[in-house]
Amino acid sequence: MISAFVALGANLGDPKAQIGRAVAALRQLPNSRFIACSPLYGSIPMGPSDQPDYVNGVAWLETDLTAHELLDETQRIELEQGRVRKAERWGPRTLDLDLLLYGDECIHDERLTVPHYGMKTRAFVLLPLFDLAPHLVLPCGTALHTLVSACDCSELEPLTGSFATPTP
Ligand code: ROI
Repeated sequence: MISAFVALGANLGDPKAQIGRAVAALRQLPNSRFIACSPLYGSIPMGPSDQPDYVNGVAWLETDLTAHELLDETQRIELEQGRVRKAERWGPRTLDLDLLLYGDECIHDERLTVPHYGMKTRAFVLLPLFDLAPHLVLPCGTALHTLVSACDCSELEPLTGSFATPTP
C-alpha cells in the first residue's frame, strides 16, 4: 500500500458538510484504507478575494490504487457532489479534492502533477498536512516542518469541533 494525501477544500454551499461528505466517500474507496482526516480550518481565499472563505483540510489514505486511479476517484467524488468546472481561474468551488502526495513519487503528465504544484507555499494545505504527519519529508527531501515554519499561517483559523470524521 502507498500512503497518499488528498487536500480538501470548499467555499460554496455548506462547505463543512461537503467536506464531511467527501471524507465519507474517501472512506469507501476500493482497495484503500482511510487513515485519518486532519482538523479543518477556515481560510481566507487565495486568488480573487470576492468569494467566500474556504474550509480546508487534508485526508490521509493508504491505497493500492495507482495515482491516476486515485485521481479518477477524487474527480468522480467532486462531480457527484455537484462540482461544476467554471472558466474562471481560481474561482469558488463546492468541492476541491487535490492529490498532494502519492508515496515518494514525482509524477508530471497532462492530468496530474504530484507533489501538487502549490502545496509548498499554501498554509491551508501545509498546516492540516502537518497536523496529520509532522515528520513527513517531501520527495524533494524538504522536511514538512521547514515549509510550515516558512509559511504565513495567519489567514487560517482552526474550526472547533471540526474533525470531519473521528480518526479510527
Ligand atoms: N484559497 C483557499 N484559502 N483555500 C482553497 O482551498 C483554495 N483553493 C483554490 C484557490 C482558488 C486557489 N484558492 C483557495 O483553488
